[in-house]
Amino acid sequence: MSLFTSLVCALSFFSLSLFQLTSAFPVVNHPGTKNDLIITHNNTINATTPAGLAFAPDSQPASYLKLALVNYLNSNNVKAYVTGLNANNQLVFLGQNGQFYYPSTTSGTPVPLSDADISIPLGPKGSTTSATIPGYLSASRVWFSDGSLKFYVVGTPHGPGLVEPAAVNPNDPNAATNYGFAELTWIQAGGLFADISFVDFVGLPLGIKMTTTDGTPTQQALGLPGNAVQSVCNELKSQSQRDGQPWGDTCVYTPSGSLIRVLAPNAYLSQKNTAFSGYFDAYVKQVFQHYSTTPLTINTQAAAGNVQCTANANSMTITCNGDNRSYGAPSAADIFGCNSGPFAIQGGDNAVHYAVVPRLCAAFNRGTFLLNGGNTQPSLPPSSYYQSSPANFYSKAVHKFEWNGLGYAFSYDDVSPTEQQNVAGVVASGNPGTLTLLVGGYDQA
Ligand SMILES: *[C@@H]1O[C@H](CO)[C@@H](O)[C@H](O)[C@H]1NC(C)=O
Ligand SMILES: *[C@@H]1O[C@H](CO)[C@@H](O)[C@H](O)[C@H]1NC(C)=O
Ligand SMILES: CC(=O)N[C@H]1CO[C@H](CO)[C@@H](O)[C@@H]1O
Repeated sequence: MSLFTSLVCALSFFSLSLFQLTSAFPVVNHPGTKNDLIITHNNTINATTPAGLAFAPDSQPASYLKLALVNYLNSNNVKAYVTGLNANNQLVFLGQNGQFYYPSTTSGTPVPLSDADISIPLGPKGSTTSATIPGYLSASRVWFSDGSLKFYVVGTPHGPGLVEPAAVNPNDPNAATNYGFAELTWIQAGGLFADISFVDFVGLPLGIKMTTTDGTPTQQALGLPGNAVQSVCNELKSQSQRDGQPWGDTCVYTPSGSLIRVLAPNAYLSQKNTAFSGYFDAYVKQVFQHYSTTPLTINTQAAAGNVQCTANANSMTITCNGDNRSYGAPSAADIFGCNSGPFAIQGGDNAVHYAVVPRLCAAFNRGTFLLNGGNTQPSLPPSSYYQSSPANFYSKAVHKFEWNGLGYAFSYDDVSPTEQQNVAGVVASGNPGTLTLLVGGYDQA
């Protein structure tokens, strides 16, 4: 069940119209300077406590988290960057000395951070670098790059804000760098939740593995193989030939013409907001028509249990019992992003609404509404996902190449009928042992 839906899945989203390009597609990135940074809600983490405020470092070993960083990439220049907010909500990096480093500024314009303060160099291919996070850390990412990644800080009303690499910005200073990240939440109340996320893009392939100290089995999602960017791009180009949609245009190239990333469709839409226009319209209409005469059951997998919904094909709305707002027809951008149009969460939305949004959006991405058994969501197994068109074929391609099909490829990919069938690849424990992160592709070991 979607235990994690509200915990970790929504960490990386894109604005749907940050800016528009006029250049020809496919995307060719040209790395810029700090003047080319686009600072949004989506590529920043802001402290709520200033860096300077005294904070007694956690002296309790129970709050320490052991990391093993395994380099499978054929490069001597791989670096890790651990970012997040400490237990006092201060912005931190893990420094090479094993202590938290506190970036600080009051400048309104972004200030670059020194790589020596924030990077952890990995050894050559085949090596494992050990590190320890010296205390709880939330909203954290562990970034890996082939070469250095540039991070900036900017003053915000409550403390320093971190400006992270933004794959959606073709002129981001990191635009030509090969990188990826894992997401991590490590808090006293809930323990460790970590995942590899391809919700925004596929770049440097990463995998994840967690041992525990309470005798429960090791959990893992080994992620993507070394050639994943090329494989996913090829798959999407074939899909474009089949349906004429711009799937293949989401492949991103460096100025020298080498393929560096594949953007998720919602990330691509933030550059070209006319893409995929109308793509789901006929299907959405069929779904609303079908469920105007057949009951639709949403299994909230929470206190509300099974909720009965019904569609009105004239007003194009879906209404669910106990849900205080109905759902209109989603556009392609709404479906790929799951956070706009009928899927935007508003203040005052109740628990039923919170549960219905992810389940409806997942069913549109996976194209499961009109399959046998599609009248209960979620209920169908992963083998039913992406079997009809339209669907999120980026997510299909990512799962095709992932080890055991595990790892987020859209933001509500943790919606599943049972925990055994959950494809999100989250590792979670109240008693984590070592968290291992694999860089460069599981097949390169
Ligand atoms: C962080 O602060 C910056 C500058 O005030 C702002 O533009 C950005 O949206 C904030 N980010 C978040 C996640 O709140
Ligand atoms: C939804 O219900 C909550 C209480 O359950 C209420 O505060 C809110 O105003 C309602 N919103 C709408 C749009 O009816
Ligand atoms: C999900 C999310 O937070 N999306 C945001 C991305 O950034 C833009 C601009 O700040 C917001 O409008 C979106 O809501």
